[in-house]
Amino acid sequence: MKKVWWKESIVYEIYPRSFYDSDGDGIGDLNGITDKLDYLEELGVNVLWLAPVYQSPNDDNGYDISDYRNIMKEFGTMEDFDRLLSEAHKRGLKIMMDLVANHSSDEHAWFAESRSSRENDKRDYYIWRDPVDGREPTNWGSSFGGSAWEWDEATGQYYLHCFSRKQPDLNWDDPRVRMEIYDIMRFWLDKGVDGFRMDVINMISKPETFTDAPYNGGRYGSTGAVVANGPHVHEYLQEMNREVLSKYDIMTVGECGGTVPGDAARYANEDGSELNMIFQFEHVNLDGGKYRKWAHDPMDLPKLKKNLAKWQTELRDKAWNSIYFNNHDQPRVVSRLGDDSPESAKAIALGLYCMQGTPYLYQGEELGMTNYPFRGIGDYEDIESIGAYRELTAAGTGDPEEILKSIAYKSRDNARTPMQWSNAPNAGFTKAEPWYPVNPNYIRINAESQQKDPESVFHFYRKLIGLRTKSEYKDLLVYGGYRLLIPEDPAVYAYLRVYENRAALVIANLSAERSHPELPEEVKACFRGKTAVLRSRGTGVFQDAELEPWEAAVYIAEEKTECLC
Ligand code: ISL
Repeated sequence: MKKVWWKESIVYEIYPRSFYDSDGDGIGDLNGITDKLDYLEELGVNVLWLAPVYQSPNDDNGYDISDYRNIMKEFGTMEDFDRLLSEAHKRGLKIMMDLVANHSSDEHAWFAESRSSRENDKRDYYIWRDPVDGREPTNWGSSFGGSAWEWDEATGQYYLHCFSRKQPDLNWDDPRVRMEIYDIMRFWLDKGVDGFRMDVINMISKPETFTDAPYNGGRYGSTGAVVANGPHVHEYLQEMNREVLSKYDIMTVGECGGTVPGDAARYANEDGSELNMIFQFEHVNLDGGKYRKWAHDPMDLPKLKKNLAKWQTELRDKAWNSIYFNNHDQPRVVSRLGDDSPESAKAIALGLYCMQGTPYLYQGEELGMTNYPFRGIGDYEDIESIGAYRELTAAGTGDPEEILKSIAYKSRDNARTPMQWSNAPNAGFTKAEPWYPVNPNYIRINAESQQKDPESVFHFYRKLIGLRTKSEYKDLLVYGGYRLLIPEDPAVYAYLRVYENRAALVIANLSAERSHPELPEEVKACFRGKTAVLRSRGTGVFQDAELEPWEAAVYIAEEKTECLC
């Protein structure tokens, strides 16, 4: 596998609205990020992915862009952005932008023109269709509830919006749209940004003919199933690569729901003709239920381990993985795979981030920030959670208590509460009323106290990041092969990484009980008596004994025996 910097980097996602408010309006901003660069440098991450910072009416917190070349007013100015970029670069931190190009805001000038008349030159920038039998052209549902088609009275047609009605889908089949997007990308790259995370990029090529989508327990058809991985998606990404990406030394990651390893091998192939890597969703969808993602059942660990292992082995030598459990769309991992304790946060981190692929951390994960204690539907701000509640309760078939419990467990708002900087009022996030409430546990869980405590989750993440980016084991952990051990063990995630003549045993007890994993004899023989290079707790000497609750460690064997491969 080719060695490149983006395979060796650790990415840290910032949700600017909730990161740090420097000007006292209750909303995080760009200067707030600049103020915290020392913190990020101390943590040791290499790339900052900024969730959208462009001008937006904020129907979906910036994922509805009305001007791709300007900064959202609440976040600051272009001068603030330029300063952030140069301050980050001074510290060796790269900046990756969020490119939201499957759709724009309905307040974008292109859409204003497009909807102005059927004859307008930009009509085809979006996807307009006549009614069929006096109603929506297909049964497609929007991700945030309701139909994916919005009626436009003035011009007598529907427009498509896979997300909210304020996020009309752009028509990538019109070459002018593609050229507009490439121009926007050049604008940011010429400023010096270091890459793009591409929002729902595998939805840009819509099917040639529109037919109804399969139902998946909802009132509307499942749009993702018919628009993901469309007929021209690879052609468009290859064009984007030729026109733009290949001309810069940057990193790219495409958000690609509904993909299997075979798809990833095309989107993120080693030959570099499309993207560097993708975010796939299989592992974060394993704990769904009858209301799709809205369930609160615990993750089945053997199922999860086998799924992670499938991606690790099937992409080997073909494409590069991204590793994540947290982002601005996911509930907090410590509340999902752990029990909210710092011990569980450490064990999960070690189990996840010693796999092959580029790790993506999300703000607050390095502190073990937890889900929020929601009391009722009035506590939510996220358009997806509110839409889901409306739709699931309107169906009249579900138990409202059950639905609320599932929304509390899975809501994207869990990730969006303000960053917990200190035990000062509002967790030190703002001096004003925060735009969204702070998790009350900030008194206990906050950056300032953890930076002072060498045993904290923060310092554990710092050491783990150091192991992957700076230590003599870097090549082993970044480029080494992967082998899953004890797949059926219900509590312990254990695997090997092997590179040249070194091997690592990564073992994490992901349970609050003591555990006695039955590792293969050859593995025990190879690692017996070895001292851990990183451990969350326990003695740190490998023996064939019990693991303490949430005990996790990495052991290295310098002369690996062939049988480990
Ligand atoms: O959040 C989700 C998990 O259930 C998805 O439905 C999510 O909407 C999907 O993963 C696409 O996400 C991206 O595009 C959306 C935006 O709301 C998300 O924040 C973004 O990450 C529309 O732009």
